[in-house]
Amino acid sequence: MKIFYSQEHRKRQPKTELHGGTLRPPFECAERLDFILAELDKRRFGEIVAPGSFGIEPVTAIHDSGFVAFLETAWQEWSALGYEGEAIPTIWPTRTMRSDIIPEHFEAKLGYYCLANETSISDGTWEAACASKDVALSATQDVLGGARSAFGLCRPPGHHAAIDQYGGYCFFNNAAIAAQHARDHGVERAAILDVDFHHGNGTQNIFYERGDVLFVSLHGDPDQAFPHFLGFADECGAGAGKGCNLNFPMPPGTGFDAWRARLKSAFDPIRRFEPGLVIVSLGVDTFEKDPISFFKLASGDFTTMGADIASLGLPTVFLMEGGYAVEEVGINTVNTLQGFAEAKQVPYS
Ligand code: OKP
Ligand code: ZN
Repeated sequence: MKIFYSQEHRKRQPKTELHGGTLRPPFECAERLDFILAELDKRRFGEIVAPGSFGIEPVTAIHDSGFVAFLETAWQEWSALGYEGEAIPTIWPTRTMRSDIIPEHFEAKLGYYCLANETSISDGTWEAACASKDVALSATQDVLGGARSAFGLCRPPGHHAAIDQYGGYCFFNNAAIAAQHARDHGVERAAILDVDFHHGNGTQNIFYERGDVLFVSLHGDPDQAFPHFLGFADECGAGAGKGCNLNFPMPPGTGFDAWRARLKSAFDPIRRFEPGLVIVSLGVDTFEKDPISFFKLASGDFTTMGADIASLGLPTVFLMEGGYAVEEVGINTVNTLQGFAEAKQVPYS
């Protein structure tokens, strides 16, 4: 399996995450990828490949162009304001205000284009986000070219990024950009299976009214977990997308047996959709020791998960999302990939 990876992610080194009322070093840090690379190397698993350059068009095919332009210059515009810290919004167009005016003032723009403010914008964020989508697109291209599977080692992650909003450590929605790329290159229907602990609100937002991309997400009940305001079981898609959005929220303490039962129950709908490929939003924050999540998967369970995903018998693009127990992020991620790679290949029927 090819592992697509770019050093460019290191350009995003934010110093701050707003957490529990204080600014702390972000959970989503560059070291996460060091542990994944070290584990791949230790097991001699996969072949590391640099991504190609796909330009900005695949991004604007998914995201609002005003949002993309905002992100491109956000750090410079924030720097010009002369503050000491990183860019964090303090005001939003919430329920009691107007959201139909795109503001001129940069601090208002920050709130307009942001959905959660734990995520600081720092120098190099744009460059890292651009490299991350190129990693996702390269992995997708590899599978479109006939590979059974590929892994895009994306950082920053993507699944919280909505059409015109960043947040939850995400800027560009890598999985959505990848799915659209597949659609534009001969794949009639694509499925996105989101196994990150958190609901992929951005991916859901992007495809909610589309019938050509199935979105399936297993996640912590939004009643109890970030992103809190989306990801409930009754969100099934709308218009042409009716029936093409499946949410499986689960309560605190959920272990692998219960989690796996929900995963398997999603396989029939995925098969019936007859996708040309499946994109897995691979977060390993379902791990029992994850510092910000509440599921109880053990490291060995990720191997089983990979094998289960292989049983779908579909061309598969894995894209990195979350996972914050840094010491074990490598083991859990590579367990999933290896579980997939070593599973008996079952022909699609
Ligand atoms: C990104 B991904 C707790 C707030 C939660 C945001 C979590 C973003 C997760 N103080 N912080 O889905 O792994
Ligand atoms: Zn997550």
